[in-house]
Amino acid sequence: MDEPVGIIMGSQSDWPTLREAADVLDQLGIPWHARIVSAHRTPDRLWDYGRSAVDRGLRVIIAGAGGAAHLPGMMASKTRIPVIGVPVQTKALSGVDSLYSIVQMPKGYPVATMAIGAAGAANAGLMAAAILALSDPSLAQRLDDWRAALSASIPEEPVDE
Ligand code: RP5
Repeated sequence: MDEPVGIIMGSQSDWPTLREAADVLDQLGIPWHARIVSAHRTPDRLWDYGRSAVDRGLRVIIAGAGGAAHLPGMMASKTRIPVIGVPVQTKALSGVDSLYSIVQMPKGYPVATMAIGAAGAANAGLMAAAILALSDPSLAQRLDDWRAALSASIPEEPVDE
């Protein structure tokens, strides 16, 4: 597979959030694919995705879901490929439900859990990049440049708006 990063989500409604991860990966020149894989609505799809992930050459999985967000944890139970979890912000409980569902994994099956919502999704892209950069010097340089550009964009003094 030419795409080392798989972005999966529980619903189409999660895509505006997970798109933030994809945008970061695009900025860093990392190929990715995105799939809707629901732990509750398409459990067989989840199983097939996790079972075949190693053979398909995946290196990192970014998994986002909201509410009773079982997708990241179930995927982590099915494959040893690192799973980065993104708690999607919900209407009912503002994503705290998603966060707690994802972060409280039992010993043995870790999910690297990000912040709730768009910032967490963007950071998931950066975390995936950092993992891949460990064995890719060219990507490591692009990631260093990305971080330096962000740092340089922060003004030293505040202005009245
Ligand atoms: C979860 O339920 C999804 O990850 C999504 O965040 C949430 C709501 O899904 P929809 O009702 O919008 O399809 O499974």
